[in-house]
Amino acid sequence: MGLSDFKNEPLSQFKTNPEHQRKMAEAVEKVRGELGRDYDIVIGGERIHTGDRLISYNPAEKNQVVGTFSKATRELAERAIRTAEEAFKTWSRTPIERRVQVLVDAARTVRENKYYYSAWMVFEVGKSWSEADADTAEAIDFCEYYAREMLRLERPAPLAPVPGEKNYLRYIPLGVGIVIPPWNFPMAILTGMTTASIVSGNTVVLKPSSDSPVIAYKFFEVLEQAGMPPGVVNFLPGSGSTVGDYLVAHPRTRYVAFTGSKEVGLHINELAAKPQRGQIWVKRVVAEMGGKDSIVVDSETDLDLAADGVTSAAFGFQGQKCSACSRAIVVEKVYDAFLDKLKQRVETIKVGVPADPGIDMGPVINAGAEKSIMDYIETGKQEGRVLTGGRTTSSAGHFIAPTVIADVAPKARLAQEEIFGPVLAVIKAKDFDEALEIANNTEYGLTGAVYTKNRQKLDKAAETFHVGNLYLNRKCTGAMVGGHPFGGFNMSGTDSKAGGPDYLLLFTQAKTVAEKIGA
Ligand code: TAP
Repeated sequence: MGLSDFKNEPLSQFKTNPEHQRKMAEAVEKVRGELGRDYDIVIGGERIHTGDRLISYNPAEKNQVVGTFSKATRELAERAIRTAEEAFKTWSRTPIERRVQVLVDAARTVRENKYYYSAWMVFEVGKSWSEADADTAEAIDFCEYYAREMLRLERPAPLAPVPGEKNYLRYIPLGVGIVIPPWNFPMAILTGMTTASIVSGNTVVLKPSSDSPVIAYKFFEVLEQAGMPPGVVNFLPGSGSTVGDYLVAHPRTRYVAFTGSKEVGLHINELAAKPQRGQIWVKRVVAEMGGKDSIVVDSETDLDLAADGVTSAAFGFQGQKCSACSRAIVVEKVYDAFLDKLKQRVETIKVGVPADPGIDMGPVINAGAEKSIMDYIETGKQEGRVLTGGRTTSSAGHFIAPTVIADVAPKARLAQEEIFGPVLAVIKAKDFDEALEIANNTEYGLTGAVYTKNRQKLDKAAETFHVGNLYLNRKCTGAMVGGHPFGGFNMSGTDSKAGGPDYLLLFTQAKTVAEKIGA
């Protein structure tokens, strides 16, 4: 099976291309007309309705129901695992070309309807048009990239010859995987973990985030349309703490692919490590977790470029990205000048309802997030100086003004804990070396960036800034599938790299076969 070389899906240009803008506006209206529908659990292709409801609300209009869902019970979780286990018997032996075709067809469906999927994210998680568009493009990229990766893995490098033997190695699937995505890249991350699982020959129980079940269901439908057999992915919305724990602890669960917070990731890792009665393997956990990402601004740099990068990385999607810049570490010599430029930019950010194309920032995801972020802002008022923002902007949804807290100490809570909202701490460093030391002073290690024109400083940063994704003279968000394999160190996860050449190895195991010639 031949596929062309991988290329990233181009992003839409809503500000400059009227055609893109028109298509997105139409999709927003179409989705508005589909809000409030009811969705089922799907196990083995069968739609199952339960009495208990999970309701997904629009964070920009608190009372607007985006969709309602049947909530899974433990009995249904059990059934989903057994169904996935049954489907594994045939799917694991299905020719790789056929599995790859499902991903390629899924990518085509999403590409042909990309504005539709993006519009769902506008309503369900409050993404601006361009943030939603990038999420959809990344989902397409994951399908196309992992399809090609599986074809590559099918032809591993030859082994060293052993005289008198014919020997080879191949990558075989693991078994039933539990896929647990977050809400913040509700399309891309869910698509990435799910498609990596199934193209490798595994079967899946997909437990979507309770904040973004509709977009999860929409992608599940895409897989069905692409010819995925029943039971290969089972769609199981429900609460993380009840149904999630049950799935993770189950003895027939072979692996867990999780993306979310450090707290939940560590909990899953611990639960999965404990063997259950009847369990015959060590479960694998792929956990991508939180971040406390820094941008270092040196004195020898273009401050306008740095201020643009920090603003965009701190406040894109309301700072709710694991890669978001939540600390700007600025060298003393340019500290005040940088703050002036930063303030100017942040104060032009338009906060509003994301269905409106003119806004830059929408709401934060839910009431719990709003409270937690506002609590951090209160802490920030004690730990630093509010340069701008520091308040909610409307009670119709969960809107918080982009907030910059200056003069924060390197070990303050605001400088150490993941806030996951539109709050940036600015820290002063006496020189570049101290700035790098501060950059490495958290328990996380996900993304980071450095702005300097000095070659030696760039080289030093490349060597010593301990993050999974380091960017030099550009912002620390916006990783591209294939070009920037993504994932972090330390408490940011299990050091995996989504969208990179090592990723599918996490979903497979290598088997060696050696046969005596002429026996
Ligand atoms: P979490 O609250 O951790 O939730 C993530 C997922 O885990 C949800 O589907 C959630 O389900 C589920 N869950 C909760 N408790 C569970 C349990 N006991 N057992 C099994 N599953 C459980 O994170 P979030 O708020 O969705 O996402 C934000 C976090 O994700 C941030 O920390 C961010 O940094 C991180 N993140 C990291 C990355 C990478 S690549 N490192 C990328 C994106 C996001 P419910 O919704 O039903 O609770």
